[in-house]
Amino acid sequence: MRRIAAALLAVIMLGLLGGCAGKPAGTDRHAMVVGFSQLGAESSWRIANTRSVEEAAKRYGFGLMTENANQKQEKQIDAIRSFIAYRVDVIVYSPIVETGWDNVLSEARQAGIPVILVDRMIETEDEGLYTAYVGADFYAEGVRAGEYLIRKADAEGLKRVRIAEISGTPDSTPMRDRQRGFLDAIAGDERFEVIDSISGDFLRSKGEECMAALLKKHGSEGIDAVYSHNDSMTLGALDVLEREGIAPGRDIIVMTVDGEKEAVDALKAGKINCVVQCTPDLGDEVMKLVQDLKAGKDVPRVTHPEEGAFTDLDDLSDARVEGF
Ligand code: GYE
Repeated sequence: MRRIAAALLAVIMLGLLGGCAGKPAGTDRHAMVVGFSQLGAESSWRIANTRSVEEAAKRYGFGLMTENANQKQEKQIDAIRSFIAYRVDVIVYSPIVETGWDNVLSEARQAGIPVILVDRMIETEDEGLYTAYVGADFYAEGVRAGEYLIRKADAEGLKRVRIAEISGTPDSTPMRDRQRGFLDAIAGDERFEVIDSISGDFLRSKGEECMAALLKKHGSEGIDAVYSHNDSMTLGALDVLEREGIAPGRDIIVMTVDGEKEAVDALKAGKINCVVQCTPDLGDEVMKLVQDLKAGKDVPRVTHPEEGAFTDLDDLSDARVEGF
């Protein structure tokens, strides 16, 4: 809130001094003002995503008011309300969880401010509460992890694979859909059994705690594979495995999602077996939509970036195998 207050003050001052009220410094008087509510800074992915949105806004010449909610839905709701009060042209936000947005989004609609969801989705009966969604197909990401595991089991002739899942923030889209996609992909194949699933909230420190708890409960002999919903948690889990003298990638199959550099390096070093890609570079696509909305054009309801997976069954010497 303090940053919003400061931004507002700056805008008022600018108006008083220059006679062009209503736009943040550095943008021309006709430029769009976008209010961006980021959900937190829980992972390298998130930090790269914030940068992507900020840099794209600059490239497009839009004023951007960024608020970071530090993982709290109430703070995101407050930020959206302040964007409405400020009468920004477009609200862009990454909903931390799927439910609980109807009231504040109705307020945005009443104020005539379009809302673009970036990265994560919401669950609502009223589809008119947002204009567009730009983000990954998380279900497809989960399927990719499951399909990899099937290939791996085939390649190594594995008869039984006991899987421990370290999941992301409960009620968030990537958590829900990465789980669903993965389960659907391995469903009906009797080699696979998910023996446990615990939430690490997409945080490295919690990934570490989860891995320690899983080892305590099942022992290293009781876990054949770990499926972790993001790289930050995976990297925390790797620390624990190595500390315990277990070789990740060899003693236990490790599958992760995102594709940050540290994870891709761990894949190349044989400590991770599969990195499902999820790009944080969504800023340009979002700002393109903002521009099209400004021009009165129709915008696509859903935009998914193209993504794939890097695995130990593929050629990792390819120069395109790199992280962010
Ligand atoms: O995978 C994770 C981040 O919503 C896609 O959130 C995003 C996820 C990403 O914290 O690292």
